[in-house]
Amino acid sequence: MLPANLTPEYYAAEEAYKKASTAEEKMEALREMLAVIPKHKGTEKLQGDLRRRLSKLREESQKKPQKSTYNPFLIEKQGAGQVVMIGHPNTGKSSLITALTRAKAKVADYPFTTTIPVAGMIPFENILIQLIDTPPYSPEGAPPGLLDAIRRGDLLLLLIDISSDDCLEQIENLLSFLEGKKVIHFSQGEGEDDTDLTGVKLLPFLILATKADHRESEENLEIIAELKPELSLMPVSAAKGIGLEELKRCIFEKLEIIRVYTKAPGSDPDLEEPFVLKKGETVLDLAENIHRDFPERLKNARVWGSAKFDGQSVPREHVLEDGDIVELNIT
Ligand SMILES: Nc1nc2c(ncn2[C@@H]2O[C@H](COP(=O)(O)OP(=O)(O)OP(=O)(O)O)[C@@H](O)[C@H]2O)c(=O)[nH]1
Ligand SMILES: [Mg+2]
Repeated sequence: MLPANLTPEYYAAEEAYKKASTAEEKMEALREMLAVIPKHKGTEKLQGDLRRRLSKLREESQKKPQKSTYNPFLIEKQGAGQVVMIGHPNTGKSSLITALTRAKAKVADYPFTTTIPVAGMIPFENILIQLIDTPPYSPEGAPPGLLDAIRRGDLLLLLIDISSDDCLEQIENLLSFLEGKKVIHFSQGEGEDDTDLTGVKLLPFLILATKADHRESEENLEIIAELKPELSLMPVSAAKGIGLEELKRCIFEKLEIIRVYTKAPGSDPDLEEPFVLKKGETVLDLAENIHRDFPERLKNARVWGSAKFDGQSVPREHVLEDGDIVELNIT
């Protein structure tokens, strides 16, 4: 047998696995083991075994009805996508959710104001996108449950208080925490594989420079642009409403979703209530979304928008685009 040459990091992760009492903790430890295990022939079997254990736990946790104990960090997804904020204390998370949604989150000028997540819906054109405010992350620790809440999201907003002297430290802390936990991969470029070596889905993210109305903000933005040219920061101000419209559009684009409208043969489309699909999804995915019987009963589909000409008959594999109108003929 080939030697495995396991490292101290691996043994530390294995120790955490043995000590884990919940399925979530076990999965976290297994992900860590997979991330640090030396990748060579001698560990292939072990890697396969870890992956199997991870996917079994994942399946079980999805199947099992959620624990009856109330978990405020487990927020049911609503709307076209779930966007989760993370940031150091006092960076303006609760102010932002208050500015973008009708949620009532407590805002205060002292740190650690928010203790449990709060959800709200952002109206964007004709859809609603869910936004979640969270208790603060700090290098001393994150509240238990925060990481799980983040992982379940579709998109992350990293909030940096750009009026603060430690804005650079905030960015560095957040990025290394999230990268270390395999939630994001900073150098992730467009079109690259969005799963890491352990098969965990990495999340897309946006970095927001909050309190952009503050007098220190402009100078701090310039300093960061010089020191960290690889980062792109979106300046926003919840207080003055700066950058909020751009932010909403950016969130929509980063979610990689499309809105599709349906029409019955011979009648007008319903443009009020779009079906929300993922980019790359097809006529067949739309049919499945409407009703599970539909794919079987689908005789023919016509598309206005992404087809070559309006009303063209398309195969069920036809990839839809934002704004398409689809007529499904059902038997
Ligand atoms: N100038 C300015 N101040 C802001 C802005 N947004 C938030 N603040 C102030 O920053 C302080 C903290 O705001 P919160 O929204 O409570 O921050 P938080 O990130 O939710 O704080 P925690 O819940 O403690 O993590 C408050 O005094 C806000 O008034 C902004 O856009 N401009
Ligand atoms: Mg707060």
